[in-house]
Formats: sequence, C-alpha cells, structure tokens
Amino acid sequence: MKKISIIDSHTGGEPTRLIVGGGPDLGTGPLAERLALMREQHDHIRTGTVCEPRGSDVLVGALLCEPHAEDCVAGAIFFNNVGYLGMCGHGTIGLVASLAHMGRITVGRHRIDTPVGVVTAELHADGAVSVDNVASYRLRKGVALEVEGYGSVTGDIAWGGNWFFLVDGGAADIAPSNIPALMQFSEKIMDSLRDQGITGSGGAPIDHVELFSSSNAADSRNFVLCPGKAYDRSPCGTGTSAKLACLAADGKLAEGAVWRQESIIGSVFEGSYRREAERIAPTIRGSAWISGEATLLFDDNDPFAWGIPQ
Ligand code: PYC
Repeated sequence: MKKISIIDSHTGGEPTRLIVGGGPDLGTGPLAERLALMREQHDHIRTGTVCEPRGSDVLVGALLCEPHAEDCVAGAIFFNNVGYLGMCGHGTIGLVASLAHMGRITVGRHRIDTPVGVVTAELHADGAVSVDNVASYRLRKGVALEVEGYGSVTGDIAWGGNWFFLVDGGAADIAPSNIPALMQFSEKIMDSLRDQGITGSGGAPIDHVELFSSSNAADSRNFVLCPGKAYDRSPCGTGTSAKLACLAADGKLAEGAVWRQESIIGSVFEGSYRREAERIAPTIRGSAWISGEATLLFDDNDPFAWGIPQ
C-alpha cells in the first residue's frame, strides 16, 4: 500500500493540502524542471491527492520540495484538480503556516523556491503571513470581450503569478447567495477568452477570472474562478497581486498604501506594492490555520486510488 503524508490548512477558507512525505523523487533541479517531471511522470500523485474521492475541486495541493535556489528554506510545486499552478498566494501562506507547525521555521522572513521564481514570506508573531509575490503587471487595459448571453464585457488582463481577466461589476452582486450566477458568468468569460484567442503574454492561457464589487468591510470584494472550475474561497493572493498591478497602473493606489481585498465569503487579504520599473512587487498578508495531519492510503486494488478521471 502506497502512503503519502499530508498537512491540511486553510487560508481564509481556501484549503491547501501539503505533501510532506511519500511524494515522488523529482531530483534536485530547478523547480520549473521538477514541475515538468511531475507532470510527465508522476501526475497520479497530483490526482490521487487532490481529486475525488480523497479531495475535491476546491483543494489546492502543494508538494514540499528541497529548494534549488540559494538560501531558501523550502521549495513548493502547487497543483489542483486539473493541473499545475505557477504560484499560489493562499497556498504559500498555508505552506508557511504548515512549516511553522512542523517546527521548520520561526517568526521572521523566509525564502521559498517556486517554479516561477523565489518568493519571500514573513511569518509574523501573531501567526499572519506576508508573501512578497512575484513581479506583477497589467498587460492590457479595457479589453472588450463578447460573452454569449451577456453581451460585451470589458476587463483588464494582468499577471500576478497566474493570468487573470479582471472585471469590475458583473452579472450579479458578489454575495454567497449568487455563487451559481457568478460561476456561470465567469465560466462564460473563460470560454470566450479561449474561443476569441485572448491570452496573456506569449499566448499563455488566461485561466483565472476575477470579478469585483464594492465592500462594506474592505476596499473591494472579489469572486475568483480558478482553472479547475472551483471558486477561490480566499481573496486569492495572485489575484490580489493582479488587482494591485491594475490599481498601480491607473494611479488609484499609491506605493506602500494598503488595499484590503475581501473574498466572497468575507475573508480578507491586505495588499501593498513597491514599484519595480514597469512592474510592481506586491506583498500580500493573510492568515492560515492548520486543519489536519493525515496519511493517505493508496490500495493497489482500488480502481479510484489515483483519483476519479476528470
Ligand atoms: O491564492 O493565488 C492564490 C490562488 C490561486 C488559485 C487559488 N488560490
């Protein structure tokens, strides 16, 4: 029986399942190479860990790795029910909380190796975590998209570690009671982006849609559709970084000022940025809680041991 050890956490309601033992041997190369190796030769570890029947489409997984880049405390490869994520903000906050839970780090700043570069995270004395995310930028402003059943929808395209199409307002108020309508609208936007060939840099697919409305508790409330067709329960770290890039480009948020981004379920991340030439260096602060430690068992005779195919 194959065994995989995990630590579960959630960051503002969005779960992260960290593989801490029993994962594949991916060697010692750069994290981007190790991600490619995992995708080509060990993808069943991803599907067995985060897909049904053990997981669900909302679960983000992370494989804890030895780092390749210098002075890093750990490396991580993030994935979900349909594939791999370059970077994951809520997942990094969950990873840092899990490393603290394991006794591997204490309060202070720590470098973490990821497939899209090194990110620095700070564990604060109150348990909150700040992540200095990868350089973020807006690629295009005011892109008009024809969306079947909704007409013309205008949004910005921005990079925050993943590609986002950001839309102010939308089909329905951003409230938990409207999740089915928000899902339908965002999925239609995702389909239209693909069908109309609208992409990020170098033809990269835009695989996250982010809708915004006003908030009574923060500067804005969002709804984020992720590539696996689940919505982010947290305000989405990479999505908040993409939002900061748009605010900075529009001159609507000063360098160093704090933007409070609320999620659809009411959890909040605080974001701020420094300018770095044409891009911004965003910092996202949030909190994660450990919700479980377990050993996953993979029975050779179980037809769904490695997940139900999607
Ligand atoms: O927090 O960056 C994030 C994220 C990406 C997908 C789900 N959460």
